[in-house]
Amino acid sequence: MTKTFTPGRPIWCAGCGDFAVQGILEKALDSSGILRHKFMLLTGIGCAGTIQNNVHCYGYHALHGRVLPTAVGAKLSNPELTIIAAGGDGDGYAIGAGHLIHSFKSNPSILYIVMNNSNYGLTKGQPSPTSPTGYRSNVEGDLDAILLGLSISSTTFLARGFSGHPEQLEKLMMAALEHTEAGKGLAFLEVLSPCVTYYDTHREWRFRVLDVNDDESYDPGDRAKAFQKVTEIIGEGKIPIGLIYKGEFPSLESLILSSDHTPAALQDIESPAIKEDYLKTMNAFLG
Ligand SMILES: Cc1ncc(C[n+]2csc(CCOP(=O)(O)OP(=O)(O)O)c2C)c(N)n1
Ligand code: SF4
Ligand SMILES: [Mg+2]
Repeated sequence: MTKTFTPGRPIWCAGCGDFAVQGILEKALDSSGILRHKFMLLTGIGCAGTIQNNVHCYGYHALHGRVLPTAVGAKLSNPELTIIAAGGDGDGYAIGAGHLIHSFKSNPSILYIVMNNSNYGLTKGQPSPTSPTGYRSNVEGDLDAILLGLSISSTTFLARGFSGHPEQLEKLMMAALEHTEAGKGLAFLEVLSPCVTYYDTHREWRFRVLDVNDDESYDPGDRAKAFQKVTEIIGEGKIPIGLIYKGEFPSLESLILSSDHTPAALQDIESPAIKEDYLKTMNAFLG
């Protein structure tokens, strides 16, 4: 029997930046014209990760920090689906940091949205990798995921938006979705999404954000200049937002899925050959 689940209502605190992210994601999904059963939204654990409960499409709530490898598995076993991965800065840049680096390196066609509030919101505001030095006695420096992405030669789409600038965020979301849809690789979109309860950066970020695309001479196709510009902006105490970099590198699925291979999700699980293989594998495990 086919059962359809109704999306839940957001459980975020009033004023949380994540509301804007969900609204804009839904708008982008609607205007893309792709049917909802062709989308899958996977998330990690955290306030940000609960977005998966609220959106009408296939979904999966992965382990903390493990949303990217799970999303890559979903993409490779069903390349026809548009895969969106999402989570917080703790999920993506702390426990999940290794997976972020390897996803930048392997370039799967996935849209990855990180809702960065510079703290662990769900567990009551502990410092995250993007918290500034001094926040709740944090002794570490902060991480800039865009600079990290720029340092890896196979990245193809790096952008940062702000929940307080919804029009710009919508453009970036649409561009990121198109990049993924076209099979061009990982579209990485970090959204500055303030946590009004534990670390309210809304006003501060409104003053500090600087859209690189406001400068018409800025070329998102030039990695070295993008690195230089982002470093300069950070050095001036500002936060660079906008489409920072867009380049080309073969996507993971185009390199490892051959055209005559039937993806796992489309194989006939009743086929005797597959059943036999399955039993052989299980028996090997059972000894
Ligand atoms: C393996 C594991 N370690 C730790 C936790 C506890 N935990 C849950 S969410 C979270 C961090 C959430 O921060 P972030 O990813 O930034 O999301 P936010 O809540 O800020 O949106 C932590 C440490 C967990 N659920 N699983
Ligand atoms: S605790 Fe912070 S991140 Fe979590 S829902 Fe509330 S405002 Fe948003
Ligand atoms: Mg967070």
